[in-house]
Amino acid sequence: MSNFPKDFLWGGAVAANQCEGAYKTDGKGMSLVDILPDAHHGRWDALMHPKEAEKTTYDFYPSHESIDFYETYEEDLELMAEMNFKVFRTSISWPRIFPNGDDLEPNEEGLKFYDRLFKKCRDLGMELLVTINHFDTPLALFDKYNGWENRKLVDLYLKYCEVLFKRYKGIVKYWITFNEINMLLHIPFLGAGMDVSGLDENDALQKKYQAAHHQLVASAKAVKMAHTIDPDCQVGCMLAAGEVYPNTPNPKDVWAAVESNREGYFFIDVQARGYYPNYALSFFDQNNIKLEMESGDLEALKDTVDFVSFSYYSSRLISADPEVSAETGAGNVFNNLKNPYLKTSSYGWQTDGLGLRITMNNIWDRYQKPLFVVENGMGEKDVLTDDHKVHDDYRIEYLKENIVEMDKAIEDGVICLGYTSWGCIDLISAGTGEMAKRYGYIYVDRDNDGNGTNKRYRKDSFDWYKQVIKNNGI
Ligand code: P53
Repeated sequence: MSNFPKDFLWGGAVAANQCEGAYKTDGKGMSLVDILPDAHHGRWDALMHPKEAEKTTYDFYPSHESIDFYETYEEDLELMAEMNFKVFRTSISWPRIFPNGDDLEPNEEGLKFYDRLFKKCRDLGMELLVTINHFDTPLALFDKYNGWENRKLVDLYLKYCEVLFKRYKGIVKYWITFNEINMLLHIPFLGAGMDVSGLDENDALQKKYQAAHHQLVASAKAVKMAHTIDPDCQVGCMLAAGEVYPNTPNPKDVWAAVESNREGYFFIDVQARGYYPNYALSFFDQNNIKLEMESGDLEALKDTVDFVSFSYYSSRLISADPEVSAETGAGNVFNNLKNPYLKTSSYGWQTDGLGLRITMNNIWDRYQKPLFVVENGMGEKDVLTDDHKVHDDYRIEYLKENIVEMDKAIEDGVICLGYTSWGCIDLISAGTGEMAKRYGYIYVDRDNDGNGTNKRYRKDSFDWYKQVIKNNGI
């Protein structure tokens, strides 16, 4: 027996910029990620100094072709249907719809692609969970406005939203306004299309929270707009989650964990409760951050989300002691310590299934809104055997551990709409730009340099996940 409700939405997740390729096809404009190289050619440096990166010519841009999902989506979706997917999470590429971000009219050819893609999903019996902005703000808006630093982006985003909500009314049931909204504090280029390099810490913080305010207002207004245009759709926020644990019972470590958890919850507190929490106002005061607001902004924030979605890869670990913190950590972005109780993948990410149960319970207790686990998974180097098999027992083990704990969270009383594991088909890694860091049930024969047949193969985890869905989590 499992505790998953009968209508639990099992499926998988991808993002346009990491799988579609076709970076100039049918009138698409350049997106932020289209100027980035892979990890072996300085991706991290490029993410932190995007203005410099834009002036640099790299040998290879992984997003330009990616896995060519733009061409192969039909057969790819058929494989997902074969695994019994009930839902498919993808994103819409903003620069396919508005190539320069501020065009007067949307690009009809770009919309037609999503018409076809969504129709195919629906024909295969899958619901759609669609992220409106997943790291691919039009590059032109970075050039012109330094992205979300500028208030202008709110109106441009809402214009884009209006096109989507009207066109996909009755077709897309679940919308997510911003992928991992808290990522803008860690990778401002991906999260908010802005460059804050060269600024002192305080100025950078000021700009990041101003951008956050713009996204929070845009998100709340999008919720209201979506409900007006299509009363049957649901709109969610999305957090890069993972409970932060204190390194020791030293209250200083515990307090550091409280503050670190709040750094992410800050966004969801606003999106799910409808106002700025006191600890944030105090933080702004202490750091001399002054948000510019328009009259009506605080009122607009009151339109809260219908569900709270999040990515969960692992828990995190923090210490208040600078000497301990200086030790190398696990994971790439959040700079956390390595937890000695957990297994570590070859990419340094750790497995903590119970951490998912803890995270789900905490988010549920905080908001009392339905949850949606929209990313979870293990990025590993897979080996394709001569007979075209991939024996990814490590991935099955990771997913099993997490799904078992998700089941327990539901038993604890958490309401959860569904689970879409990340990168259900191998795609380009956001952090490293590699093909080699694979999450899929479906193997794609393409390497870090873009070589390979681009053929698809079912991994061992494919058959396993198919059974998990068939048996509703047992
Ligand atoms: P990758 C880290 C870096 C960038 C994006 O990450 C991230 C994270 C992890 O929290 O968030 C999500 O590909 C993101 C996806 C991404 C996935 O994590 O670096 O929403 O776009 O691919 C996995 O291994």
